[in-house]
Amino acid sequence: MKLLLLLGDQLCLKHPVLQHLNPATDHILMAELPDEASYVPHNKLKIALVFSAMRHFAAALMQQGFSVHYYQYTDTKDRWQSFDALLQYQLSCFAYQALYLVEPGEHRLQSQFNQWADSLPVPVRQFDSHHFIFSRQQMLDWFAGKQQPRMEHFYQWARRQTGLLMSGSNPEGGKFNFDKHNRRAWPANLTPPKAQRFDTDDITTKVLALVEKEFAQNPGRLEHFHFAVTACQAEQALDDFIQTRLANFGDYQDALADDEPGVFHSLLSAYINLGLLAPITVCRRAEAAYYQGQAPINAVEGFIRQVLGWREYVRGLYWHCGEDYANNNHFNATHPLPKWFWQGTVRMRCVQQAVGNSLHLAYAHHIQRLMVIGNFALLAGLDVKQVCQWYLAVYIDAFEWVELPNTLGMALYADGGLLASKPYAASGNYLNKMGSHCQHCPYSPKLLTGNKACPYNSLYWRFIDIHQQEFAANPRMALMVSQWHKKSHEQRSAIRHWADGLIRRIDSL
Ligand code: FAD
Ligand code: DLZ
Repeated sequence: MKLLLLLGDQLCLKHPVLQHLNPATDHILMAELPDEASYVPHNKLKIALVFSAMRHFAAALMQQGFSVHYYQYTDTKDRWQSFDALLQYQLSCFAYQALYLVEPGEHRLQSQFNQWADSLPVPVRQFDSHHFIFSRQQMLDWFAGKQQPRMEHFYQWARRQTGLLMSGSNPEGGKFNFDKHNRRAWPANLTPPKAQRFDTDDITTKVLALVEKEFAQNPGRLEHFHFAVTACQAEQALDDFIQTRLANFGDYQDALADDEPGVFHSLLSAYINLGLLAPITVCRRAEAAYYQGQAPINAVEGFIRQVLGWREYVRGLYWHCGEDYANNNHFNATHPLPKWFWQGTVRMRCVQQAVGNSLHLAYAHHIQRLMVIGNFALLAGLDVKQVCQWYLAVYIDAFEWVELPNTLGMALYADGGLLASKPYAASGNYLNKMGSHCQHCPYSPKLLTGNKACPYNSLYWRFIDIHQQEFAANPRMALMVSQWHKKSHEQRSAIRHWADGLIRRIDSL
């Protein structure tokens, strides 16, 4: 008699571990647990999605004949805080001969699993995760010994390994990467199609009531819950993206659109991360759209690069770097988070939209996460751990293995350049070029100092000034240092003075 523990982000009905179970005798354990629901103040929408998807998944398993022991939050909250406590109880109730586990997404749980292997009275067997294209070991092997393990190198390797968008040994379209064709600014009067919304059924309705009651203080507005909660619905969301938005995904991948939270993005990250959609299926579907002439190469390659490239790569980096990665703070950034990160009210329009969407919808697209919020945090020197905690809390798709490398490595350059070859730092000019926010903003991207000046401008030069010694030695940053020095002494002091003032009154920007 075996017990399989499945976590809330392991919702894959095709996982091979299920074939190792005998439905007549073995059990599956799933639980909504206080420790998991509160290791950060998760967005209410995320808790609701995880709980509802877990309940639907348990029902699907039972329909297939499996015996599922499912503990709802109201059962666990006063009795078992953690997997450890619940597992001890479950093991005491039945004469299990083995515990099966599926590789967890993060170090915290992997340490716990390792302890169980040593301490539990039954043998423990861990199966590989099934919602990545490459195994953890394949990724560790790829990273091993590389001084500069860049995503682009990994991506080309991954394209060759999978054959995705390959014509023999050559990349479709003649090159591996079309990112120069992913940078169109947002044009006036373009309205992207709305993503498919899913009605709430009885299970979800009950979960929403539970979350509203138990997590009342957490960020998030549950009236925006319209997510897919089953694999079948997630497939529909994938179809909807392929049919209505993929073709334009490439052109506007980096665009910022005022009042259009999704632009042409897929909104699939949470489904892939929970195990409802397999990343290889997502890539193959996009590839098929290219071969059927439904979407151009810059869209399909751009999209596949995100899933096959970035998603696999950051997961590999997370395991390659180990638990200490979270302690990196290359620039010694320690300024506390401004209050508006959690409250959502700030005058800078691009930040207001990005932070507001993050808090209320649990979503912001990549450029909002990177070049609006992350860029601000980088320039202002915000505390790395606080920023990472915020990202882990607010987004529907946030799990440490993906959030941490993206936030600490990509947005904050806190790993000193392991992930990125230069900091993703930009002034108001970039934000103005890529989108339509500035037209609705009280600040001007053209001014450097003064009450109407876009705060990104002076903060950008202050950042270059503070780190000029390091940046002068980086070929990709040296030009900015020399431009800084082309400004007169008076200009530089005025900018420094203004930027320091912004930092002092950061809560009221
Ligand atoms: P699309 O733009 O449609 O991209 C398609 C898919 O590619 C996504 O669904 C996702 O699975 C994958 N993808 C794209 N970019 C990345 C990336 N950089 N890393 C990993 N996968 C990627 N993504 C998360 O899934 N969880 C997070 O917690 C998370 N935190 C982030 C924090 C920061 C600071 C930054 C800059 C990025 C973060 N990302 C995270 C990556 C990316 O922003 C989101 O995956 C994406 O915005 C999700 O929206 P989408 O599904 O519409 O993506
Ligand atoms: C994110 C999350 C939440 C909010 N709640 C649960 C839960 O109650 N039970 C559970 O099994 N998993 C939950 N999860 C997902 C886990 O925290 C996830 O497995 C880890 O973050 C590893 O990626």
